[in-house]
Formats: sequence, structure tokens, C-alpha cells
Amino acid sequence: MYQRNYLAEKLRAASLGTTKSMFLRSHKAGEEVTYEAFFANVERVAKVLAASGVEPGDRVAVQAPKTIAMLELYVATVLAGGVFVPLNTAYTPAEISYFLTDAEPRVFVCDLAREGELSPVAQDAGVVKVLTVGADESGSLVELRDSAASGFNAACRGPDDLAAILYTSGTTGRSKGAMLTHKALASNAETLKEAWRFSADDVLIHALPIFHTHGLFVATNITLMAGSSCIFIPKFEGDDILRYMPQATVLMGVPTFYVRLLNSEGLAEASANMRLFVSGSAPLLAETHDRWREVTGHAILERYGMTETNMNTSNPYEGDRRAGTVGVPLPGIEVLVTDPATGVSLPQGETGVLEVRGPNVFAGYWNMPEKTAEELRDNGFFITGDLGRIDEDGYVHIVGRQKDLIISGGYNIYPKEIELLIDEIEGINESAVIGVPHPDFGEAVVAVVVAQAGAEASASDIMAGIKGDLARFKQPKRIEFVETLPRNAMGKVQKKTLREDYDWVFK
Ligand code: MLC
Ligand code: AMP
Repeated sequence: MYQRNYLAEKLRAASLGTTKSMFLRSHKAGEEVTYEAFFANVERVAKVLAASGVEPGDRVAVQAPKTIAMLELYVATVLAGGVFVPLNTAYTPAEISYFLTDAEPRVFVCDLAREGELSPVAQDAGVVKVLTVGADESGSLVELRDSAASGFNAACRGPDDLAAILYTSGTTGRSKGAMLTHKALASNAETLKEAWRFSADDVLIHALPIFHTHGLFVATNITLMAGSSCIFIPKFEGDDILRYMPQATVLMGVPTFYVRLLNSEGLAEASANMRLFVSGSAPLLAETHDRWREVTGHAILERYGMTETNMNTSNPYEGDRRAGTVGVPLPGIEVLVTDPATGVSLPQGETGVLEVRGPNVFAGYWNMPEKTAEELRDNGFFITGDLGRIDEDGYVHIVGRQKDLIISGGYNIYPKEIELLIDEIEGINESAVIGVPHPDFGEAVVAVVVAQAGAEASASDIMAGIKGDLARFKQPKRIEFVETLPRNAMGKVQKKTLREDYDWVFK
């Protein structure tokens, strides 16, 4: 039906052949969306995009609440040959300005409730058309969709054409847009569908945001490609998840989901008929894995992925799901451990940098050829920046990160971006931002700050100084003032020492 469009055809194919027609069960009472209805709307939205001037290769950026309309927009963008650029709903106008200027989208879809503050930002960035989607499935995009006729001639797009750009923060403080092709997305979802035994009988609880790889590509693409159903929840709420478990078969989440659910009453009964629990995006503590198994009888299946690569490794569906490991490379994907200094492959069992090659790997960073050359080797291996080793049974263990990155509740936060903002504040000499253990988010942001001699600077001054420029989840949960930062002989700030000094803060 969508034969000319590599990814769209694969997203549509399974549901054409199943007898089960229900795609989404929205959180709102009684609202069910069949595959037929969903794709009819997708075609209408594709028409709206085309009428807004979107041509193959044009970017469509979106910062909107998690709605069915936003999911339609994703598939419609692919169908219209566009490149989908989803943005975290927590981003401030200052952050959005950067993404729009960098991605140069033809269309920007924003939250109806924030149209007033974001429209001027989009205009300044040169965006021609701004549309809106509200949390209650309202907005100009929805109105235009409803007045468009169904039916759309899929734009011609091949396996190597771009389907999406997902921004991931960078060590320099500038976010990088990872360019993802039709083939990368399609092949990974097909692989995961097989690996995790997805079928039309499955009902996934979807409580993740849909602006990241996990909620958008892993959860949504697999559901579509397997013709499964999904219970579509705006955000994680433990009570909702427990309520829906008896009607569902699979949950995908970040470790914070599992930590929080373990504190809920009724977990054992609610989870009795579930088939699979998947965790990823951040390390799942072995302790959480073990407690989950004790309480529910299920072994959480942990997998490892990235924005640039989709999913790389997974614990087995059948076989030993080992706590503290991210499983084995997925079929068709190679994982190497290399020497951080030389890039030479290390013998099995040794710890080094994980490198990944396969059809899942991205095509490079948007507008950043030098960054691409630094991280993507000519031979196709992507240097992940994660440190790990592969044991004698082939299981990958992630033991740390070479990159200066904090992962909080599954969101990536690059310290440099925060340090640059803090250092600009009057009265501040310098700062070091670190991640320390946090019982709920896994890691939490702490800023260690040196004030200028004689200056009066307080934590509230710092928070006031960064508030407008930084999404809430990136803002420090604690600020500590010190006289000096620990440095090595080369003058480099010793973040490892700082992490040890402050690891008690949230215990
Ligand atoms: C919310 N807050 C966070 C936060 N989420 N702070 C740090 N880290 C986070 N992840 C802030 C809120 O702004 C709020 O601030 C306060 O913390 C408490 O909010 P909350 O109500 O408790 O948080 P909640 O809305 O429940 O969100 C927590 C969460 C959510 C874990 C459910 O963050 C989430 O859905 N995370 C999933 C992220 C994800 O999908 N990652 C996949 C990336 S893809 P205040 O001070 O205003 O109260 C990827 C590749 C791969 O990594 O392998 O998958
Ligand atoms: P992102 O750039 O948001 O896609 O985040 C990717 C990073 O998340 C990886 O490079 C890892 O550091 C981390 N990550 C993802 N899954 C896991 C996991 N299961 N265990 C440990 N770290 C993970």
C-alpha cells in the first residue's frame, strides 16, 4: 500500500494482515483507535504537511504533548517523505531556538498551550509554518487533519533516506542531531520484534515519552510492525500502570519505572499475567532486577541502546536474563571492545570502549561532519563512549562511561551545558557538574561551584540564572559551594574525586 516508502510500508504491513484491528487504547476512558482509523488520519496529516510545503527531505520538528495526534504526525512525516525531529517537552524557548535554527524545519508543531511563547521563536529561526497540538488532542494540526480527505500517495523514500533526526546532547555543550535512516529504524524494530516475540496478541503499556528512541522507535515501531495493541498513557504514573497490567502483556520502561513500581502495593497480583518487562536507557541495578523477580516472578529483560544506534544488545527472551548485564549483541549487530587510547580491539574479557556496527547505526550528525568523523569510523563502527567488557558467555557488561554524561531517570544530561551557564553568572568563578547516586532517578545532578573572591553568590542566584535556559530535568537538584575544585597535575578537574566526595548527598 505504501510500497514506495521503505519505512512506512513496514509500519503498515502487519496490521493489514491481522484480524486484530485495535492499535491504541488511549488513557481517556473508552477511547480506542483502530489501525484503520489511525492510518486514515496519518494520511490526512501527510496531506496537511504536503500542503504546508513539506517535500521529501524536509524536516518537521515537534515539541508537543504525548498525544495520538503526535504519533500520527510521526508516521505522516515519514509517509510524506519528511524527516521527523521530536523535541523534549521540557525544553525552554532558548533550547528550542537552538534546535530550530540547527534543523531548519519546514514545519514546527508546538504545544497549543505554548503557542504564544514559541511562535516568535520559530519565526526568528526562519520556520515558515507553525501548527499546534494540545494535550486534549486539539489544535490547528488536528483541525486541518479533520477537514482533509483521507488517502495519500506515499512519497518515494528508500532505505538510505533519512526518516528522523534525534538530538542528543554533546560533550561541548552543543546538542548533536543524529540522522536516522529508514533502514536503521526498520531493521532494528524488525530485529526486536523477533527477539522479544512480539505478535498481534500483545498489548504494550506505553508510558514513555515519544520524543526519544525508547518510546518512539522501540515501543511504537515494534507495536506497529507486529500489529500489536498498545495502552497509550500520557506519562508514567505507578497506579495507572498497575491498573492496566491485567489487560496488558508487555511493559517497557526506564529503571526508575521499576524502582517506583516496587514500592507499589498490589504489584505481584497485577503482574501475574504479564509476558515481558523490558528495561533500558540507563543501568538497572542488579538489586532492582532481583527484587522484581522475588516480587513478581518475572526476570526483567535488560537491553542496551543509544539515540545514534537504536538497540544494540539484549538479554535473551528464552534463556538466562542476567542481572547487571545488557545481554548479547542482537542478530546482525557487532559489538567490539577497543582500547580507549589506540582504538585497537581488545581480547575477550578486557574492559574498554564499546563500539557497534550494523544496519541499526545512524548516518552521522546533522551539519557536523567533524563530530561524525570523530565518532563514526570509516569501517562503520560507532564509538559509543560507553565502557564495558564481554564475558566468556558473550554477555556485555557496561561498567562506566568514557563520556562526561549523567543519566537521570533515563534522560541524558551533559554537564558541560550546565557548567557553561553557571560560569556566566555574576560572582561565579567556575563550576563542575557531576552525577551522584539517586534512589529514584539512578543519578541526579549536583553542581559544585566556586564563587569569585569576595563575591556573594547563593544557590538561589544560580538557579535563577540558569532557569530560563535549561529544561527542569537538567537543573541541579543540589548546589555545593567549595573554595577550589580538585585538579590533577595537568590542571584537569577531577570529577571522579568529586563524585566520591558527594556520593552521600541523596542517600
Ligand atoms: C522529571 N524530573 C526529572 C526527571 N523527570 N529530574 C531529573 N531526571 C528526570 N528524568 C523533574 C521534574 O521536572 C520535577 O521537577 C521533578 O523531577 C519530579 O518530577 P516527577 O513528577 O517525579 O517526575 P516524573 O514526571 O514522574 O518523571 C520521571 C520519569 C520521567 C522517570 C517517569 O523522567 C521519564 O519518563 N523518563 C523516561 C526518559 C526516557 O524515555 N528516556 C529514553 C531515552 S532514549 P520539579 O522540581 O519541578 O518538581 C535512550 C536510548 C535507550 O536513552 O537505550 O533507550
Ligand atoms: P541516549 O543518548 O539518550 O540515547 O542514551 C544512550 C546511553 O544510555 C548509552 O550510551 C548508555 O550510556 C546508556 N544506556 C542505555 N541503555 C543502558 C543500559 N541498559 N545500561 C546502561 N546504560 C544504558
